[in-house]
Amino acid sequence: MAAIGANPYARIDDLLSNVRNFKIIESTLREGEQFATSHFSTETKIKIATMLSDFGADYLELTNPCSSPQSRADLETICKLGLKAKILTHTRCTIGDAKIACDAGVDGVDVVIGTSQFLREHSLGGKDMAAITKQALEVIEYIKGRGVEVRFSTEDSFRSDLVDLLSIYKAVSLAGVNRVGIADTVGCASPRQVYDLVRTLRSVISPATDIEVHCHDDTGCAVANAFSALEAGATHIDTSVLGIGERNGITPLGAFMARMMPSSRDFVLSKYNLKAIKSIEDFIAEEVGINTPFNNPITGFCAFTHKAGIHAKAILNSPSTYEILNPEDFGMNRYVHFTSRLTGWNAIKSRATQLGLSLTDDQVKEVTAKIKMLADVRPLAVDDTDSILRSFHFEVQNNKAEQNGQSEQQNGENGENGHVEA
Ligand code: HCA
Ligand code: CU
Repeated sequence: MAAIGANPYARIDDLLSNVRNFKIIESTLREGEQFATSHFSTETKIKIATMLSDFGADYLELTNPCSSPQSRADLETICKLGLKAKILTHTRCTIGDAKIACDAGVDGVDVVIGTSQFLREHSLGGKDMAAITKQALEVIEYIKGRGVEVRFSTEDSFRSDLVDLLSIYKAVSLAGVNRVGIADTVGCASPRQVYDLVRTLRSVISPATDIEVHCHDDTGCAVANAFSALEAGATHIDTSVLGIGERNGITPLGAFMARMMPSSRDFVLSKYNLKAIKSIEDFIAEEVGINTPFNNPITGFCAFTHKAGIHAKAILNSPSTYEILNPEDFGMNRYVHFTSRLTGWNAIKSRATQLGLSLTDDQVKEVTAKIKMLADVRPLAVDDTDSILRSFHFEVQNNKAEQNGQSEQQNGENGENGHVEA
């Protein structure tokens, strides 16, 4: 039988694909700080950084130290923690920012500059591509000289001119940048567009240059876009916990892990501690004052709940019938919903067993009919169904006892009490 998560349509011969070999750049402490309600204290940042490093995030990206004195102090503190994850900071494309970043003790600097016409006109005072490229090369040379990793990213990549983009990426790749970054800053890209751009870029820059992708979720494509990027040869994916970031944020770490599990289960399990996702998400949700969305992959309250009778029956027989993800891999529990008009007798039977009530299949079918009749009238809570089950079981037991009593009486009268006398 096919293993859980096996996808018969998956291509196994794609040489470009890094779906089974990627790194996570966790940006809750940078992009996530840009979320509407984020305000992390030093202590909270330490806790987040530690949790994410223990989870297995390869890199943590922190806010530009030039943003505020506290941002700079916090970056220095986190660099000194000695975490397993490498520490990056995000900077504008200037020597001034790069110097302060390197002085903080980071493992790498993520440099970004706008390349779309919108940003060049409205944010960079009308700079042309030649000036931007010159500036990028100077900053990269400086950072490389400081002996740390350097990434160069073009803000609003998908609304930048393709020739401009490829030219600047090629120039920085030749200059020895460790990674180039594609940023879908406004969340406008589709998975197909991401695939095409990454694939083209892969063929233009040196094979030694890694490709990072940063996907905003304005149109709900952030996870799909990240996946597409990996299929086309990207090596690093930016995430944040629950996706928090500017507007509605970027690729959420947990949802991204859910996407990667069916495609690269062994790789994911060998690198990341999936059982930590729930507590990390709960911590961030509490910190920024939001709820985990009901439909969140893995941790949404009904992510592993099965309701319709047909689903429940199959799930009870073999969970992979309706589950591509195994809740146990994430330390979560499966729940078979048994309190609705859609329920079937298999779910009721399993609930009766959980409650320690022994009933024959015919009896379970009889009580299921009663439950369905009531559920047609009003929604049922777990307690309602449990008490119907308990009182039905009580009745069945009473009837049995009564029948036994009567037959014992009869047997007594006949001189046959069913016991073998010694
Ligand atoms: C922003 C910047 C950024 C940078 C992404 C990157 C974006 O607009 O706040 O460094 O690759 O989305 O463009 O987050
Ligand atoms: Cu962003």
